[in-house]
Amino acid sequence: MQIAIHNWMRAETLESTLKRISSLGYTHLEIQGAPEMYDNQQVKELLEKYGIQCWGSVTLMLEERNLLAKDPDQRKRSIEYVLNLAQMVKDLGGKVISLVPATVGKIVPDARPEEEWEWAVEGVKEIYAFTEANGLTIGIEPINRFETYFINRGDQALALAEAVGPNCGVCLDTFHMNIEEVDLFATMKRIGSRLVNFHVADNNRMAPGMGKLDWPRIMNTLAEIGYDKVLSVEFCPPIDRTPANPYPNSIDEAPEGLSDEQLKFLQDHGSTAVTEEFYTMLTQKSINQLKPFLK
Ligand code: LER
Ligand code: MN
Repeated sequence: MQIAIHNWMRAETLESTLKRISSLGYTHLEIQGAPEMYDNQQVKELLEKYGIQCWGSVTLMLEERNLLAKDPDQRKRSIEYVLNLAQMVKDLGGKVISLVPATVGKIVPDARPEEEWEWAVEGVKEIYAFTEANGLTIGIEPINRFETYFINRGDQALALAEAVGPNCGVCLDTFHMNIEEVDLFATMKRIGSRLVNFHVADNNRMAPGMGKLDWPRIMNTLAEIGYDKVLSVEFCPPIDRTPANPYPNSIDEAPEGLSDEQLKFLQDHGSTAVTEEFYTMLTQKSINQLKPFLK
């Protein structure tokens, strides 16, 4: 089992991220799904420079990106986006795509359920054809109801994966499961061998270990179902602008290089731009919490 971390939660240069995570003992990066931002050759050189491997990439379903949009051209553009992301993962030697099918933050549907389901299956099948041909794996990721109305639970993600193909998998996320699952351990067991990626943060989406989740039991359940790939850290700290904030230095009031879309994406996740110091603390706490389980 290896430990990866995402990089969409803070707007900074990739080199700053890689310098931090390699110095803290991470071995893998789940790179943000922004192929338009990256020169794959440069990224490969940076990964090599810091001894970090690309584990995969997570879709950033912002703006019009939506595999189940009513407009067929919008669906086509969204499939193109994920195919570009998949090409980036392939070029970087990565393995997985954490696929959120619908726009994050869009919680009102605009078509009939059977139509949307058909469009989702169609769209993911087109991406699956590419991943099958290029040694990559899709993990359909359920996220909580305040981020999407479409796939919130493991069973729904499993149903979509099964409708797509035998090698289509599921990516579970402890933060979202804590909100949406009756019993997250039972869900992990039901997904079983279809589990292809595992995102970790605590119930408050702070670093693993900074909330109430039962990490020994989570790790034992992963062992029970034979999942031994990568734990992918994806904290996204809640905003606290009150005097009760236990981390007074956490909010970055003057973030550099943060686009409006990126800020909106953070805000859609109940977060905002955070300081380097606070972010490094969360990055450190995460690996400190997880590493003992890997022995
Ligand atoms: C993606 O992995 C995720 O967990 C979402 O909250 C982000 O869109
Ligand atoms: Mn996730």
